[in-house]
Amino acid sequence: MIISVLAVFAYFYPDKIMAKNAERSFIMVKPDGVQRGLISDIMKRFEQKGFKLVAAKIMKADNELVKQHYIDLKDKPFYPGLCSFISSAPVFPMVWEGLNVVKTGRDMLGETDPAKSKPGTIRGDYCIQIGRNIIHGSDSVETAKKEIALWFKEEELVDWKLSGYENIYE
Ligand code: D4T
Repeated sequence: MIISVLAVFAYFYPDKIMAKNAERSFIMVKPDGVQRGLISDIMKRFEQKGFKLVAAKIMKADNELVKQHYIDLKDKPFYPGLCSFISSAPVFPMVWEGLNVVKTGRDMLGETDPAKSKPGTIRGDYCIQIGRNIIHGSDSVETAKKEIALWFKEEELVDWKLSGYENIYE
């Protein structure tokens, strides 16, 4: 019954279904992950999961950009050190798209503290300490929108159709 209601909904409102599948997350390999040669493995995990890459670039972020990115943490004791570390060497920001990509992306990353991250997660497999946790991922859809606008220009986001779409989504 629920399935048929969903099917009818999808028939009449395909844009709403597409919109859910078009959720976006901002994922960034931090300087430690870049220096350790982990970009390709991280991209592979998101790609093989079925998410679609919408934007990616290697860049050196200036301190003002990083301070803005982490503005919610400005009163934390680790904020100055965090901002200077993230702006010290190249980072690899990306935008990934797909159903529940924000929540699933966070699950794929693991806990903020690698020591609490399960094996099989990115932080669980590749890092040890919280200040060198190699990757950032948006924690909500709203935050993702802000972060994507902060790090990417509109024209850097590529709108394209994944040819295997029907083999990823029902
Ligand atoms: P990011 O934003 O990098 O994906 O991390 P999280 O969303 O998982 O966690 P966060 O915002 O609380 O922390 C941001 C960033 O700060 C570093 N950090 C954090 C640190 O160096 N010392 C600390 O005690 C904490 C809590 C790691 C991630």
